[in-house]
Amino acid sequence: MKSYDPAQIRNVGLYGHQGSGKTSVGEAIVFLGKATNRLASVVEGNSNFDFEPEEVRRKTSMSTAVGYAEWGRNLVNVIDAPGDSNFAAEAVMSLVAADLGVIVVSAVDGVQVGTGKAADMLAEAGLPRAVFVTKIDKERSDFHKVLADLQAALGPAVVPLALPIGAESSFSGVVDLLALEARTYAGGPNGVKGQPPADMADRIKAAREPLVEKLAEQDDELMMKYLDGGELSADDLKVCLGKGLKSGGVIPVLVGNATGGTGVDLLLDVLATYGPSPLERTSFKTRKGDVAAELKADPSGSFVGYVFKTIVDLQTGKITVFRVVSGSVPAEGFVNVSTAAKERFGGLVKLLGKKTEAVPAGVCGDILAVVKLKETRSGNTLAADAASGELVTTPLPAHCISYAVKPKSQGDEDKVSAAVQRLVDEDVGLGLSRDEESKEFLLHGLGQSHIQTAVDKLKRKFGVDVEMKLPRIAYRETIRGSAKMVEGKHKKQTGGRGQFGVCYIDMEPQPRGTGFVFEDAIFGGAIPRQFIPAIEKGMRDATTRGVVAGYPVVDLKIRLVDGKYHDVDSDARSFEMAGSRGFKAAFKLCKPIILEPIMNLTILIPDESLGDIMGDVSSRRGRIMGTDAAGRMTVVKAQAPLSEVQTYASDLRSMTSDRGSFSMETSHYEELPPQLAEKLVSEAKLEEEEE
Ligand SMILES: Nc1nc2c(ncn2[C@@H]2O[C@H](COP(=O)(O)OP(=O)(O)O)[C@@H](O)[C@H]2O)c(=O)[nH]1
Ligand SMILES: [Mg+2]
Repeated sequence: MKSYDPAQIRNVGLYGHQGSGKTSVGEAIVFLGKATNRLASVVEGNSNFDFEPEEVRRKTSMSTAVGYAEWGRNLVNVIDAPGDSNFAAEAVMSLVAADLGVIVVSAVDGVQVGTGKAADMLAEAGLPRAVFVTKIDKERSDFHKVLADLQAALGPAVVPLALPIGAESSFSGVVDLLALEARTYAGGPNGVKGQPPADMADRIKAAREPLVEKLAEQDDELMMKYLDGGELSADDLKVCLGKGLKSGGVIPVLVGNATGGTGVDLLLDVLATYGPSPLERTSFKTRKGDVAAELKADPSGSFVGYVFKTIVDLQTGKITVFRVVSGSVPAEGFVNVSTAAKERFGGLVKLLGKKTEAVPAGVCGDILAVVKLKETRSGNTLAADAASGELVTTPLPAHCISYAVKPKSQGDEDKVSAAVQRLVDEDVGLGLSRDEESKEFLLHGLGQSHIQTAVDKLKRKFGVDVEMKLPRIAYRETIRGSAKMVEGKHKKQTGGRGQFGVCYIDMEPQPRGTGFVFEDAIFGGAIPRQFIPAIEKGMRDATTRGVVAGYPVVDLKIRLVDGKYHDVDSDARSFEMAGSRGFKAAFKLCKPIILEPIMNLTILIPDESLGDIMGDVSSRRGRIMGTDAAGRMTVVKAQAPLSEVQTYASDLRSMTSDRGSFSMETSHYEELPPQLAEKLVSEAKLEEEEE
């Protein structure tokens, strides 16, 4: 591969709704750029970008993949981000790598949820946007309707730069509205230039006028010339398109058949000619401790790189994919400023999916990879200078679902945590924690299929077979009634020295959140002072594994009021036992109940879903605390028991056709309704019998 100047590089991300054709557009780009010798296909399972077996099987992207095309004088790096919101963290991570986002929209399905999400995400990241309309060759494709919907959804910056020639099965090419030139595709993705069809003259005129006006708006001087009735030259229009694309004033729309690879050559021409180079990217933000700074892409500056992707490949090993943010990659290695590890590497490579090709140098702005780094994961900043700050990037979406993962064979616990950690290195949208109370490993993610895919990968990549189940809920036990003078007695007389201790206690409920209160109210030496801590210890130990269903006991008060002892046989151990027995006996007398965790939910939904969501929340034993308008969306604040919302991430997605999102946190504990409590108690009894 020849070497490129940073100004010739174009970093292009593909974003949009799942199934719109992003990966197919990516395949067409790398085929046109001769990085591959055949046009690969998602459906046939030979896609360069969807290379993970889980992706091949389900025929959809689940992680970000990169490729490249050499196009004329330019090197176009392609970043194919997954559209499925389960894998949204991957798309967010890729925003540092891309200098422009192509929003891919199907001409059959039109503007979808993922279209709007992609457009918003790119706008928030401040990246220029273009649109590529796919599937124009399919039945019921409608370019003009898609265009109108795009204008309604993304605003007046949307203008067509191309028109399709023919439609559905008769689609044969595109008209470049700027050059007023047709490209027809007889047998492959390389268009043959020619005159636009004569019968399209009116349509071309009708589309070109608003385009020229939109372009003129991008430059004050040219706008004056245009308003004064002057003709804008081809060069004038080019200047305007470059300016408008980079400023966001123009969102050009192109069209084609992605799987046939047609129309994509014009997209590449537009990106190469008008798209931003890495040097034009407005500065990156960095942070070191409390000190924030700005970093400009500077080819002769000190090297800084950002790892936006890690692939664990069984043959190659760990592949670290990064963008050269500034400077060029030092051959002698770099420091990972996020982990403070010095990293050396064998050689720099360009990646096409998981295929590597060695390159001699890593220039500013390029997207490259190295293999077998030791202490580097996605999200890390690499630098020549250990004192460099870390890159500040778009925050990842918050985890909204958790599953407990348990090895299928016992004794594999250590293997599980090590393997899951490697998986989290690969996909930073996942999280791992351990629940100290239940001793479960919890895998956190963005949806059920996110976690399911992680579990599949654990087995395939690391040979760790786990089962996933909903995490054990941290119920609590407490009391509603009170009792007085309950006896706790421990007495044993089997030869030699005996054991003896008796305590009398009162028990009463306490307000939520109090925990366990112990009061020593013994007067006059009914029990020698030195044994009182042992009684308290016996009781505290008893609270950790509750009396009715095995959950920790909270929110009650014990008063130690009386006791008996024996000069010879009494010892600390005997009083510990007596304390524990007294506690359990009293607890049973005090109308025990089970408490369940109640969550605060913040749910963001489209207005029209409000009725459904409110009904659904109450069917989950929840209550609405309030609603707020947020643009075209509504924020619903609600409370609901954790046991009813453990899979809410997936449920909300299907109730709102993927438009809703939510976050939750624990609020407080409330009494579990009696019939549910009974069920828990009998489950606990069964478990105990099994043990
Ligand atoms: N006929 C036709 N099919 C397409 C086109 N683009 C994508 N597809 C099909 O649409 C499906 C989804 O495509 P894919 O590239 O995986 O979409 P992604 O999820 O956005 O990456 C696949 O079955 C593709 O073969 C197109 O322009 N024309
Ligand atoms: Mg895809």
